Amino acid sequence: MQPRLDPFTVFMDLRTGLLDPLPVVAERRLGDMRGLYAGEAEPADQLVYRVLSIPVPELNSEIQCSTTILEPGLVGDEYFMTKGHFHAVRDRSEIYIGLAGEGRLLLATEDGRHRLEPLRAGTVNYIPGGWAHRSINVGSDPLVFFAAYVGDAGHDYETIEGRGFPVRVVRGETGPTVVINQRYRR
Ligand code: PAN
Ligand code: ZN
Repeated sequence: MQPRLDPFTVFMDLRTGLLDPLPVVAERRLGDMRGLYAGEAEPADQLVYRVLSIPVPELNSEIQCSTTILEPGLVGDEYFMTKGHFHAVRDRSEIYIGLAGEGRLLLATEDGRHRLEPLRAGTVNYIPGGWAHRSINVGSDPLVFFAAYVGDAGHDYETIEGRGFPVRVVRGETGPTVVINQRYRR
């Protein structure tokens, strides 16, 4: 076969997740996350996370790679988190490699099962197809992780915007606490 791409190398700072050369950066602010938190997502311009993506074609022959830098913070008592998504092609899997900070990875199936996994420096999370996933920063420093996933996976945000995850992770008296999401609809 004729190779589609030439080899290339990107340098990553393993503590900050920053990539050199700096690839495509997407920013998510509280104003982009209305309806996902139980409380009011204010102020709208508050930065919550950045995703630095290495651009490759969205084909199942490729591997999409990115780092996510998720700021510490709270909306009410709910920790800053990513929007969360199913992959548009449902069976596409992914791995996360934790680089810095203290987090949780919340996963859920379409039939309402959920799991909470650790996400911190040294964790390798395997996210099988069919599991929606959201990362949550429960610490006081940025949560940084590297993600690699099947190139044609795509992102379905609408399903989570419509139904939510079965649980939320909130700051409790003794630390991060899992509570039922009252707005969850299966
Ligand atoms: C990650 C996520 C990233 C941001 O690269 O896209 O952490 O989270 P949201 O996409 O939910 O806003 C990934 O899981 N890609 O498939
Ligand atoms: Zn994903």
